[in-house]
Amino acid sequence: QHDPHFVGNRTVMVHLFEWRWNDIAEECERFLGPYGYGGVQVSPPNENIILSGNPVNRPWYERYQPVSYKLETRSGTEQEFQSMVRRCNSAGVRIYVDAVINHMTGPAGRGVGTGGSSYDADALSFPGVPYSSSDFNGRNECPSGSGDIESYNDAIQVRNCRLLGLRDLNQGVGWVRDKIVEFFNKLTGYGVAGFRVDASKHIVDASKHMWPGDLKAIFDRLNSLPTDQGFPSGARPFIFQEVIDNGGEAISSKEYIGHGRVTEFKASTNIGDVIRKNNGQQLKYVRNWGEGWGYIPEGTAVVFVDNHDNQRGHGSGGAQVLTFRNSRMYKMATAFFLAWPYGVTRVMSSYYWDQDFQGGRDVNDWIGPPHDNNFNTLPVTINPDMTCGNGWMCEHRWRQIFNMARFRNAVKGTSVQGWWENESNQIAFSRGNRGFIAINNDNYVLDRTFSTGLPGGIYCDVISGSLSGGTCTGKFITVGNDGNAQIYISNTDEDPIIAIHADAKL
Ligand code: ARE
Ligand code: CA
Repeated sequence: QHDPHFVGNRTVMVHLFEWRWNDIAEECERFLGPYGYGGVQVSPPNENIILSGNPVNRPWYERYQPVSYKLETRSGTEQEFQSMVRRCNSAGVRIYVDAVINHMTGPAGRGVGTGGSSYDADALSFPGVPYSSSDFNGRNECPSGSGDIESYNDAIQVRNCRLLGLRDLNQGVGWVRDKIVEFFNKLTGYGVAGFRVDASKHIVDASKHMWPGDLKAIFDRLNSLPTDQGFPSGARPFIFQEVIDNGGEAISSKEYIGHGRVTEFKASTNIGDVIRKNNGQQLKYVRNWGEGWGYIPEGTAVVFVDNHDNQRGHGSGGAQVLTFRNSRMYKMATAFFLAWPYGVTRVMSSYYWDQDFQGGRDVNDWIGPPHDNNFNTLPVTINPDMTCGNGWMCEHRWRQIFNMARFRNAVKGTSVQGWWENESNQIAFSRGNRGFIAINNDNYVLDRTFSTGLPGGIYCDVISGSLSGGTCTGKFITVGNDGNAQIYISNTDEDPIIAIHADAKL
């Protein structure tokens, strides 16, 4: 369950955080399909709590507090969801669901969710599923005094106590497993290709049991993907698990890589430090990026420059994390991730919010997606220059980023060759005979002849422009018949990167 089932040579997924299903369907057809993206991680599609208050009103994170598995949220209805999956698959783009199965709501009393189901969080009653108190971890399972996770050094607490007070499901109970399997199988029946499993390290109970754990027991029972939506016969759902492992805790991501991929969070914080040159970091050190940096094995990782949590100070990672707000450095980091063969790469696609730092913390970190006065999520509008309006950042539509996704497709299956570094922050390398990239993060010019490994000819630099109508809209790079090219990158360029590949050759 490590294969994302990308169509053809596609290699990159995008997280369309908080987008509406109808907008995602449109985006698959008008942009993601034609521009070579392979898949979309969508926000949790199941019914969630409605958090209204002052000032925290309809925060994004209410979607991480399930009320039932009914497909009814601010992103749209079940019918809209189903139609999105079909349209995206037809466009060659896979859909991955963010699955919140560790818990239900926080300590919220009684209420009604986005799909009209009632709940009583104090009584542990969620009739929309239904779940009742015997489906949750309690005093017998959770050893902490408060019932919440008090120490990440205690594996049993992490798995059997409440994360942030969220009502903790017991995945060892047959009924809970049945309901989760039913939820997952319904989604794959619609053509969903896989799942991001939220808070995975809070689920597997490997310490208490000798068998591989509750998660595997659930994943093993999932149906294969439907052949009528273009999946090969017998294809298993793709699984990638959110496990934050920065070392030094009781639970390691290695425990999870057997039954699916795992998010390698260290890559996110490390690339932020490298590009910002924090703590003596230099770009040349990425020469052995991946396992050489202590990461999980190449075929088991999902990597990203930022995610929906750490771009706003939640989860793991601090001020070093690069986001759309640091656009120049962000594009450098993304270009490197997409050029380097480590893991399945995920591009973040955000919405804008005003930050307000008080005492070092953004007190606006809760702000939900762009919305109207009734808190209906606004549609994604498209500007003439291909960027997005209505507050949607659409990093995946930045030329430097979508062109590097195409670079990754073009060099798929090749290895890093011809590594070059100066003494600090300039690097260059080839991907077989298919692509070449150079990055200058020093404060002086890079001007040098490189052996690119590519066949002779004229290539379009896909950072400063694109191949369009038989010509380059940006820089032209000439590769001689000996494979050599003269590369000049000023340190003051808007994007101090040059990237060429076989699919953007005149
Ligand atoms: C909200 C409020 C809380 C309140 C709670 C219940 O903010 O104050 O107690 O509701 O009422 C998201 C938000 C949370 C939000 C939650 C539910 O980020 O703020 O809580 O939704 O609405 C740990 C987990 C990791 C988790 C991060 C955030 O291990 O799985 O914390 N990430 C996922 C999602 C989040 C989501 C949840 C899980 C919950 O990506 O978006 O929360 O579904 C060390 C440890 C990590 C730990 C990290 C931070 O690095 O190694 O394991 O991550 O610290 O604590
Ligand atoms: Ca748990």
